[in-house]
Order: sequence, then structure tokens, then C-alpha cells
Amino acid sequence: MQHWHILGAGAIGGLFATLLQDAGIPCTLLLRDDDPDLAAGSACITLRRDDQLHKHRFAVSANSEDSPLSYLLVCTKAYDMVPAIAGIEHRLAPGATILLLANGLGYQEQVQARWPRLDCFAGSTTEGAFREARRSICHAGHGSTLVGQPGRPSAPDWFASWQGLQTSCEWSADIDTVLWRKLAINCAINPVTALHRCPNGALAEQPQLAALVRELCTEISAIAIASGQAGAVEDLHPQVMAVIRATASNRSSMLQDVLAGRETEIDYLTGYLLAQGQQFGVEAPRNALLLQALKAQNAGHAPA
Ligand code: KPL
Repeated sequence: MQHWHILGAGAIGGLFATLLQDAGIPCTLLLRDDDPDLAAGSACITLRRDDQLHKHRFAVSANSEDSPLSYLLVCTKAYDMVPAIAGIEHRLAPGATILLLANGLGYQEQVQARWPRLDCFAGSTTEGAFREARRSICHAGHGSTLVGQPGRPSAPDWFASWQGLQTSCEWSADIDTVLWRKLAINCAINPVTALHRCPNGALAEQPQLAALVRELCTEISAIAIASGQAGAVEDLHPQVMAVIRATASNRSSMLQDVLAGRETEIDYLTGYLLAQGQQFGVEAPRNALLLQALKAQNAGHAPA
């Protein structure tokens, strides 16, 4: 049985830690050297689901320790992927399996380029989870998770145990399309909600915002098509509207970041999209303005 280590035990990392443990898969949380749970020798994550509390106790390990890691799940924010992995790189076993699970695109290539010997997988999840307190997570909405590796049609052996998780977790033979589709949806929703500080539903209710979302979708689709990702943006606008309606009362992850004074993932969402546009000669003025406005609004917010 593989032993998974989890780097970034926030809402999604903590949720997957509990899912792995419930499926009988050994799992240890990697913690910064100053984390008080290291002195305690273990960490307790409380998961609230359907108004019931489930407590899970985990083994913990300081990032600076040197026992080797063979299976690593990384669930940090997109911009923290490379720095977080750099902090434990001395522990990575040769050819270690690493699964990256965050919004956005761009960091996957950065990780693979910096650590070419890692067996690197990418995932995309629609699980709805947010942190209520330091080690308390609310599992607000069941979603599904797709995992894959570009160019790899079938799942590696280790993935069999992930298919036993108490959630929908499937192998994708075309993870690039999955990641692009998620990027496209996030680019059409997250920055608008973060700039206007509104719940997702406002993007359907307020005519001006709804018109902006439509324009963003047109530009996003043009860039995706030029990048060879036409399949990811088929029916993008209706799909975005469906997500907006299904998550109407939610605050997008980017709005949550802005309200908490944290850095946002905009560089790995709209920033990545615009870089692709530039590479293929497709302009996206609405998306560019949105990125600028959001950066101007958040200038002065120190990253957490
Ligand atoms: O993925 C999301 C996010 O908030 O990051 C959704 C809810 C789909 C869009 O806002």
C-alpha cells in the first residue's frame, strides 16, 4: 500500500486527507517546522458534512525532516506550488509520484521543468470545501475529481486505491482538456466576483455583469481554440452559466482570497490565458482589463 504525504492541508488538502484515511490509505500531513501540531505529535482535522462532525487524527511530519517521500499530494494555492515543493525537495525519493491539485494552469509545467525526474500527475476537482477554522473544514458540496498525466491514456497502478475513495474520483485520459475547461470556467467567474465582491449568483442576476461574463467567454474561447483546446471550450458560455446557477450563493475562491487579504491565483488563471493569447496572436481586451483592475484593487495587500 502506498503511503501518501500531503503538502498544503487546507480545505481541499484536508478533505483529501480524510478521504484517503477513510479508504484505509496511510496518510501523513507535512507541516511547517513551527506548526504547533508537530510538538503534539499528531493533528486532528474536523470535517463538517451535512451538519455532522467527523474527527480524523493524522500522523504529522516536519518539512525539514529527511525521511523520503514516495507519494506526495500537493494542494497549495497555484502560486505556492513551486516554493512549497522546493521546501521538501530534499525528501523526494527518485522518481517519486506527485499529484498536483489546485486551480489554474502553468504551475504544472513549472514543477515538471524544475524536477524532471518526478512522476508528475495533475488533478482537477469540483469538491466544495472551505476552512471554518484552523483544522476545521466544511465539506459543503460533493463534487468529482479527475486525475491524469498528459499523454498517458490509462491509470498507473497506484490510482486503483484512489478509485476506492468515498467520492467520485476518475482517471482522465485527456487531463489537458479537463484542466483547460476548469481554467476557462474559473477565468469567466472568479475575477469578476473578486473585483465586484459579489457571490457567484450576481453574475446571472445583474445584467451588466452577465454581459461581461458573455464577453469574457468569447475571448477565452478564441484563445483556447488558438491554443489547440477547442474541445475544452465547447458550449463554454452555457456551461459557465450553469456553474454560476449551481453555485449562486457561493463566494468564489478568488473572492475568498481577496476578502482574507491573501494573494490571488489570477496569474495562473487570467494571466496564463493572456500569455497563451499573446503566444498565438489573439487579443483579449476584456480579460486584460479585468486582470489590471484586480491587480490595482489588490495592490497593497501583502501576500499571506
Ligand atoms: O471553482 C470555483 C472557484 O471558486 O474557484 C467555482 C465555484 C467553480 C467558480 O467560482
